[in-house]
Amino acid sequence: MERAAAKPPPPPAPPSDLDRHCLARAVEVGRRGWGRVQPNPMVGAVVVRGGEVIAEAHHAEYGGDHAEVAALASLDDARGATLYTSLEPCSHAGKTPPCTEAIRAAEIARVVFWAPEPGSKQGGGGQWLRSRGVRVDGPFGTRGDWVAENPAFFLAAAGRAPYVALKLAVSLDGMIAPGGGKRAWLTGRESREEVHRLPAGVDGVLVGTRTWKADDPMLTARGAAVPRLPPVPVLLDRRGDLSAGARALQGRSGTRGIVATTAAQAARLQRRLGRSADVVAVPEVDGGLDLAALMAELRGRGMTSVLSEGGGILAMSLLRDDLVDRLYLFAAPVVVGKGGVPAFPAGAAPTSACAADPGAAAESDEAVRLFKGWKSRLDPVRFGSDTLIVLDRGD
Ligand code: AOF
Ligand code: ZN
Repeated sequence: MERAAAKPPPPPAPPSDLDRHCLARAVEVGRRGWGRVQPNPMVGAVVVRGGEVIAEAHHAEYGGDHAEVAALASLDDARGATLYTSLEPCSHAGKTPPCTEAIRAAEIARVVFWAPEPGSKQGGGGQWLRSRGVRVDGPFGTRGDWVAENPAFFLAAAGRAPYVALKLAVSLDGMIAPGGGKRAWLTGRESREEVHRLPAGVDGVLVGTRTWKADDPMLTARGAAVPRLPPVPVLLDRRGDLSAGARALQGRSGTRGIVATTAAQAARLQRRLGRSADVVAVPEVDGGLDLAALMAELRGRGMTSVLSEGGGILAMSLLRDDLVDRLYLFAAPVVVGKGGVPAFPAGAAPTSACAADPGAAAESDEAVRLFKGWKSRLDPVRFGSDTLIVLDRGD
């Protein structure tokens, strides 16, 4: 006799309009944690009763209250309410007690979450709550969108640290600078503020040789976001030319810069830089430093996110080595014209993207291949007359 097949569980109900709205709000509130919570994710929580928002909170500080606990703490009575959170509530006692227990103690009737918790220790909170009679719905959304919201966190959980972001400012004709070695800001004041805010949310800021030689940048996060830990400056210096007087290596308490050079230069350079930086030796490939090896070194130092601040040659090398996960592209309404320095010169396609058809790609094909499959998952943002487009690598 045939046995009746076990009935599959009913598919989860799709989110209602209110659910979508409140989850989007939780994500937005979570972003207030920029610069203060990494390597933890940015997380927001919204508590709703009778269609009204009665509390909102975010994970505000690494080691501090998680978003759900902070939201519940602001309420005298949350019984019967729905809690929306951008990350599945954790079930672990870490630096703070588990969110799941706070949710249960508050007698929340329903939890709706956006992204699943990837950690094996922290995960399973949804199931834990379900088995105790709380209605739990989620994860809603797609993996690509969760990763785009907290790329360093989700990629590290998948064993892919550090996550690498590349920042470029381009003209409408795709140039990063006028020709002839001239330097010019293409973007306006509002974009510049955002550019100064970005480093607050990453562990390290990377620059190539030409950039530190030409600009002597400070590589600090300035402006609206004050980072919990200043990002570590990471400078490429294949020839070993840096001096301890470089501004990026000055006046740092707690963090030391990292300078990447060849094995032949390392000892001499470390002596010159003294305590102002850690010199790391990286193999050479094609007349440059092996950037994948540098990333492995940074991973070994616990770094989960790196922002490349410039310049064009480094950007091209990172792209060619297929190391970039995100592109922050500031587009300015100016045309540089003849002689400009193109952001994406022909031949810059990542090697892996070309591997299927080696050598066969015409230049025009390469231009199409670069960033193929990448998506603009975060909404473009206007800064003055400029537009910031964020592109994320597909999985
Ligand atoms: C949540 N809500 O707001 C956050 C969560 O170091 P701890 O003890 O604070 O735990 C950090 C881990 O907890 C972090 O790696 C991630 O897995 C989760 N973050 N979970 O329920 C939050 N920030
Ligand atoms: Zn938690």
